[in-house]
Amino acid sequence: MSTPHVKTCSLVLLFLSCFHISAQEQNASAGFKVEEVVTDLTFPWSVAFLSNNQMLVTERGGTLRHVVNKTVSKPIAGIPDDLYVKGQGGLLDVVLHPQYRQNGWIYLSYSSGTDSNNTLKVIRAKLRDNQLVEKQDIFEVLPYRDTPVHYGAKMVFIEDNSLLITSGDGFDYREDAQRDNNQMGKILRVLDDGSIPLDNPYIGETEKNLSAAVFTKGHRNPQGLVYDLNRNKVFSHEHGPAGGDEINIIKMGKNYGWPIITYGKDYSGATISPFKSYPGMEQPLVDWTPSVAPSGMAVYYGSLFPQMRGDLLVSTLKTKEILWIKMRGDKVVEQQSLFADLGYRFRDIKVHPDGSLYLLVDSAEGKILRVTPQIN
Ligand SMILES: [Ca+2]
Repeated sequence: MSTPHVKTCSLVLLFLSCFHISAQEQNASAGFKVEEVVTDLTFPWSVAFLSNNQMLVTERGGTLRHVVNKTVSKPIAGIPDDLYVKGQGGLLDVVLHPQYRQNGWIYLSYSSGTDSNNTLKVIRAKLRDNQLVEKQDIFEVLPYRDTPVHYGAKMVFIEDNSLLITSGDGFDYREDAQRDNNQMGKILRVLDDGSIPLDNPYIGETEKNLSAAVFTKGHRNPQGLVYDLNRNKVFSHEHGPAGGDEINIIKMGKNYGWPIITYGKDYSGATISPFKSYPGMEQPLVDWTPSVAPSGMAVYYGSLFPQMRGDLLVSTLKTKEILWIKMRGDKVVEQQSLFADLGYRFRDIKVHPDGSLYLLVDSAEGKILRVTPQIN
């Protein structure tokens, strides 16, 4: 427990983040009923609920499926033909337009290109007869890169109907997270048609300025992104290197520090930066050292688990659990490990309109679990 740690989390939180796993392990699923809703999925990556009994599911290998009750469709036709599936890349997030019921727009993020020249793209389309129609290009992250990892790729609509998109640093391009006129290692903001909002913080003077789409900078590989309507705040989390995974409250125009400040080290054990704080750079709300590998996040306002109201729920790959981040106001008061006894790598967590939790199991034998209260 080094001194710099104490600067960002209270002693209570530090204790919990270090020991919550062993303390809670036996009871990781007590009080919860876990059922399999969909099986036979291959590396499911994200879900979007079209209604109470219908959802869309992406599989990273390049399929989008429509699930009605528990029946899974054949792959939906019309996936972009420039899809690049390798490493962490492929078909990634799916989100709905806030007025989906009126306009039918479905947004998809995916990696596009080749080994030597690829990037993250976003399209929107409508679903008709198990086919994507009226496809429109919404965004492509520039510049292209030659690594198949750290795409970010999460999307969320915020209160003004603009769309936030997380963009990772490509692993080999960490310095780009601080670089102007560059969209890697950033959270980007566009309007629903892909155009640039005029109030973006680095709008600049010309359309050629790649900073114009930038909402926040200094990110590594952000894969959790939620808009909390009740707090009117955006929460994100990102993978650190060895240690240094973070949750941040995302505010327009702020710098989240990577790679100038971090609580993590390089995988080799080498120091990335001597700095854990720096003037003008934001401190994380939560630092996970050692890493948990946070993969997805939800904020809970459903009716089935009143004890979770206003709390964050984080899926993890490395520690194979759901972390229940208990909040008081905007502060974290406790973290509790859930579902570690199941032994799954969790790719994402979503709150269904009925208040149940949907957990995506990251596996070649992937599945979707539904969690409701255990009635004894
Ligand atoms: Ca940071």
